Amino acid sequence: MEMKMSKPICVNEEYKDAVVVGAGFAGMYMLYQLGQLGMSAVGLEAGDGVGGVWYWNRYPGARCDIESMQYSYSFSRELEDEWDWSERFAGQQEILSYAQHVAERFGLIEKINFNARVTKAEFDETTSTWVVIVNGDRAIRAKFLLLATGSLSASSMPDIKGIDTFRGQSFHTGKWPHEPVSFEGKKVAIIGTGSSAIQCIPKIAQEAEELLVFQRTPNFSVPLHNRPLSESDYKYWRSNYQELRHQMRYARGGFVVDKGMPSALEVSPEERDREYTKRWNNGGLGFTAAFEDLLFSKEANNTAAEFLRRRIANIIQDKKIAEVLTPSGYPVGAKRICCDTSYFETFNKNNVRVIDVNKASIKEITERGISTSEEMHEVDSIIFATGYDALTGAITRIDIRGRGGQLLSDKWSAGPRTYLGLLTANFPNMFMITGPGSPSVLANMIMAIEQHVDWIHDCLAFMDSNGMDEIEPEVSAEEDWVNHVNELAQKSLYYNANSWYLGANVPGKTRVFMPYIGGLGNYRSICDEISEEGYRGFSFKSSSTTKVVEK
Ligand code: N01
Repeated sequence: MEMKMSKPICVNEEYKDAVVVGAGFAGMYMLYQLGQLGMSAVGLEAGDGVGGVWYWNRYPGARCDIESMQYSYSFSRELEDEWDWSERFAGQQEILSYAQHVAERFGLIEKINFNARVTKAEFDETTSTWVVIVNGDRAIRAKFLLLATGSLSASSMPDIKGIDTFRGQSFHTGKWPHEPVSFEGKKVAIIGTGSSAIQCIPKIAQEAEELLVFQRTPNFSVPLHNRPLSESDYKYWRSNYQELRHQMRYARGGFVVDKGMPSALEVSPEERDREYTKRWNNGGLGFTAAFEDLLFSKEANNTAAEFLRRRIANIIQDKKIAEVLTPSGYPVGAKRICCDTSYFETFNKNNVRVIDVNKASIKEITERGISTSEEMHEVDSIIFATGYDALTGAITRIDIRGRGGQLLSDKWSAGPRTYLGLLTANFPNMFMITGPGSPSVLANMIMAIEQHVDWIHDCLAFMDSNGMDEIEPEVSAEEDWVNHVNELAQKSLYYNANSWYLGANVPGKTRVFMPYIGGLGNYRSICDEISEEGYRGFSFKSSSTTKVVEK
């Protein structure tokens, strides 16, 4: 279908029907779908290649914890058939190669400008268009602004005195160098023990002379049990793919997992233990699906926590080290559970030491290392595995201004406000892909991305065929959705931990639970109902009421 979009606004500006910010999995699929609509679109990507998080996160051990047959696009049967994943859980390099393959296969590369960071975007009410500024000086005007900026892409550095004075090598896991980094014979410090750290610690410990792990909060982690995919795996997946994809689309987490029992408290301790052991042995995120009440009942959650604590005690030989690494005081899953390959085992090595920063607090980073209240640690390298300004950071770090010049970061100062995580009132035609208020990080991201992009595709087609120039949420619909997202989260245990889901890792960020916990399948049905009911809760403006200046 060829879409009839507005013409260029003035001679000196580039004009496109749509600008897509980010060329990760969301940006690439959005560009593909805009192409299907016959719209002119440009992708703007700060990096010099596609892949998003998989472009930036090149740290040792970086790997997906959703199975590769599930963490892959489902929109093209041919793509599914021609791409062979080598492992059950794919590593960063293989996922990046897949992203590059998709970009080339579907002709997306030529639509993307690389090394193009969007610094500002302002809505021009007189023409119903967005003026997007790239690298501070290039302007592109577009009718639609599509933010495919990623949920975990705005890296967060700790506020530690002297951080810039360190003379050795320093890295953030989310901005890892493209050239190989060797830690051979080096004394290395790593700050943080989240998913990124838990993946790279075992790898770095194999190389470094000494590895010091600075831990603020111990994490629950289950083994990944990665392995090569076999012929029989392929046979199973390929002969059932359509049905399995359907299940993924309607699953709570966007991936197929053995269905859990209703309550951990309704089975005997032996049966519970069997279930946890089965899931522990199977590996990956299926552990938290063992019982449906794990994230809603403290008592039920305690059973899972106790199981995991026993496992840590069994793995780590030194009781004192085990104690430091054992999580307590918050529920399993309230901070995102980690999946590891020999993480706890690594602390049995002589060259690895954990430092509890609650006891030996970090005072300062100096030219030579990290100084705590207990001692000075001279190191060659410091790795900041300190995470992200999640869900909102990549959006609010852009100077985005809607109607009347309103700043998006001002509107969201007390937490993000969106309708369905897709649009926000007063910022017409600005779609967010997996934005705050949608399931996003609580689901298999690729399934969540496809659902959002497909919905946006249908919405743009609807607007075109009805002569609509603008879409934005009604304030009351947005208010109701924000309340609904909060009410659901408050019924869960998610508020019982200081997690990035709540923005608690970023000093000064309002503590509010940002993703939608109702599950991807339910969320999909809600979005479909809303569009079937004529886009309930959205207001549209037609061409007759907006001015477009002809070139
Ligand atoms: O970041 P994090 P991440 N002093 O925020 C600590 C996804 N992901 O990059 O917990 C000392 O989880 C902080 O401590 P605390 C996945 O969704 C997926 O590891 O805030 N420590 C924490 O230990 C994941 O959840 C995969 O007390 C400080 C760590 O730094 C998300 O990305 C792999 C500190 C940050 O952990 C983010 O993971 C990797 C300070 N000042 C990532 N500031 C897979 O698919 C922060 N910390 C497997």
